[in-house]
Amino acid sequence: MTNTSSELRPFNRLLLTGAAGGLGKVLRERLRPYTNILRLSDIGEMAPATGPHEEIVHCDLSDKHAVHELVEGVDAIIHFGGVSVERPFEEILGANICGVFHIYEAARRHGVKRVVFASSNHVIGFYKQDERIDAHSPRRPDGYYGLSKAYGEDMANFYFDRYGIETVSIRIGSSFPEPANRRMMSTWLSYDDLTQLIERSLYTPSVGHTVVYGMSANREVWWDNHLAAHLGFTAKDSSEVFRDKVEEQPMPADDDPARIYQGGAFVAAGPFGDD
Ligand code: NAI
Ligand code: 15L
Repeated sequence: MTNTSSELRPFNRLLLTGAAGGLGKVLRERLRPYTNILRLSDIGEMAPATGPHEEIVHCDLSDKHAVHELVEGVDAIIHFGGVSVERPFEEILGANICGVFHIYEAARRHGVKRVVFASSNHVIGFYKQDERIDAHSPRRPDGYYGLSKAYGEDMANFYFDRYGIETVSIRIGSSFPEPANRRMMSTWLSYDDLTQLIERSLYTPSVGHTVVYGMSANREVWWDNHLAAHLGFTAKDSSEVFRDKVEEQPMPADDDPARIYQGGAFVAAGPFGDD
């Protein structure tokens, strides 16, 4: 049995990076029960603080000094900031690769002991949709973006082994209001289930570095979460309620990556920089 949010003792101050993004805006409201003060950060525009329970800090994750200041005084970090789609390597380098290093190094220096890292299904995107994998399956990143998330997971491993900083890396499938296509019938993660996953990631006592696939209780899934059972995450939603609507869309061709690979169209992005 897991506790309900009303029974959990709030943190004093949580940091959410990526607060101006799609998920950041959703989590701004949903993280409220878990913290007295929510520090919200992004490089982009954020709505002003709505009261003393919010702090707004503009910060570029590629700036080591700025991230160091950002992390001071927080009890745990929910790291959702960064480039969130496939892009040229040079764009991903600062935000995702340097960024995740800066977050962990600042956590070490400020004594922060827990990170929730928004990893992605694109660390395993080159598996085919008829393969079934778990958190120990070798990674098969489907691009520079997926590689940056794989690097983030390795960074989490290292900072646990070396410094005891614990992380839950959530390999998020597709977290949107509803699944946008047939592939997302398998990868969809509802906002309620994402919130529950973050709650479990913050409050489960010993997580070391745990990798969990972020998906709802969808009918046909590719990922097995038995290695993250200690989190006590039980998805409540399912993409099934959207099936009729999604299946009105034409079936992709047999050779369309969206139909073959777990990472869908990401596997075919690029190459970049052939100019
Ligand atoms: P998003 O692109 O809407 O939000 C990402 C935020 O990071 C943006 O507000 C952006 O301004 C900020 N950011 C980018 N570069 C930055 C930098 N150098 N410094 C500071 N902030 C920077 O993405 P979304 O959908 O909200 O995703 C949030 C996180 O979850 C991302 O890390 C993404 O990779 C991950 N994720 C999301 C999935 C989804 O289905 N929404 C699936 C898998 C992973
Ligand atoms: C991701 O990692 C992206 O951040 C998100 O925008 C979606 O594309 C998602 O994966 C997906 O695979 O559907």
